[in-house]
Amino acid sequence: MIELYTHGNRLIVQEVCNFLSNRFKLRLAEAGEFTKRAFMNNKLNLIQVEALQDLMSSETMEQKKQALSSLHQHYLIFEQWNKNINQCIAYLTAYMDFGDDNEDAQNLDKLWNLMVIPILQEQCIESMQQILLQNQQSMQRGILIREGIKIVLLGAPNAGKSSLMNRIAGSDVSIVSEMEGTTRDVIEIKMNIHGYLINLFDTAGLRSDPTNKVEEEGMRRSLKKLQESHIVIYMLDMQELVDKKQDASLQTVAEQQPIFSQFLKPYLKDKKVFYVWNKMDLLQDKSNQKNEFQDHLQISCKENQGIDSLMNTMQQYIQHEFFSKQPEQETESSQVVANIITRQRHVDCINNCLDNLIQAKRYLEVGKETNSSMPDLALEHLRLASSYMGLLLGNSHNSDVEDILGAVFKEFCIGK
Ligand SMILES: Nc1nc2c(ncn2[C@@H]2O[C@H](COP(=O)(O)OP(=O)(O)OP(=O)(O)O)[C@@H](O)[C@H]2O)c(=O)[nH]1
Ligand SMILES: [Mg+2]
Repeated sequence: MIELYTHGNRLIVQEVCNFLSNRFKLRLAEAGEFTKRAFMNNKLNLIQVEALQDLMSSETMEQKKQALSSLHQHYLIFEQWNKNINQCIAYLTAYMDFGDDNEDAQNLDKLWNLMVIPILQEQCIESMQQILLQNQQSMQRGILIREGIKIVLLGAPNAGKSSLMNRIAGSDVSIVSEMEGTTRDVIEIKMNIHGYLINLFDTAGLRSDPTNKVEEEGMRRSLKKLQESHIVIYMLDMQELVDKKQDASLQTVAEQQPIFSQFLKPYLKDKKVFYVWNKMDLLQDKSNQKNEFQDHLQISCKENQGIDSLMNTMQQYIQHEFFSKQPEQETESSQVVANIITRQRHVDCINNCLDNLIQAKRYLEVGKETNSSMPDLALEHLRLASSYMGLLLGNSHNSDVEDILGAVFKEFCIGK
């Protein structure tokens, strides 16, 4: 191995590369080429390659921790399942290769009953079912850690969505103006709140009568983002309260807004909505200012009031709702397996594999009682189960694995 140290000047680096390429026929590595070679030479499996990709793109401590666990530890469970299935295939193949009246066949018969079915049941089916169950919640957690929580700012034009976005970002990422319908595109910032990745979206203001096609398209994008998000910050202008009766609750006034019933209400069932009343500085009559209560927060973007309290409320909600709930009956050993499954692809492969293992076991049990030829079918299902494990670990050389590899390595950079 040779290491060359050159001056950082691009021309000099280019000259050195040209010389090496002309003289020794060397070339620059492609994106992810070193990892790809490690994968091709069985030094890494697909789960580890995905984990490496996650590690390199991690932006928060939680993402880094999760990626390192997958890289060094969690993949072992998948490999163990794979070994167990292949062991069952080997036993069954041997069983079928010997005749029924052979003494060896009798021994293999015992093997089948004492080994194959217990391995299938305890070390494959039950183990997979347990991990899928435990991961139902932790996978959701895993995906959220990897992809981040999505929070969308929604409300009527001029409610102050972009002003809040800029306050939170600490810079002028969105244009603010007194003109209604200023924001048209969705604007995104990423934040790190206590180790968790948060994606915050500023959107076009919603109203029943958009003035032109561009505003209409902006509103369509706002609603699309609403559907994709986990949390909604519904911004309202405190001046709304001025004309209302003193005793009208914040909730009532919010719900009387035409955009509430038209756009927001259909989504309230499966989304958490925080009602944020902006422009509290404008209220001359402070008696109109209501006491804060759950989900209704009062702020002033202009005077930077209440924004810290809003951020604390968000952080507490996110921590409590998404990350502190443990799966039911979580034991010490199941803690170890938390977040094993971080991609929908993993769930699909395991579920398909599991279906085939259950079928295989059924055929073995039927075959055992009736002495029929069911082991053939069991073997077929075991081979299918094994192919799903191959897809999961990237062992099989089918086009699906190639597609996954292509997508993963595209994200890698040169020299990794
Ligand atoms: N007095 C006062 N004015 C505010 C406050 N927050 C925003 N504004 C003003 O309200 C107007 C609209 O603010 P934006 O942040 O552009 O509102 P928006 O909701 O993004 O509006 P669209 O992009 O049109 O949907 C601007 O003139 C802001 O200066 C506030 O807390 N107090
Ligand atoms: Mg705006």
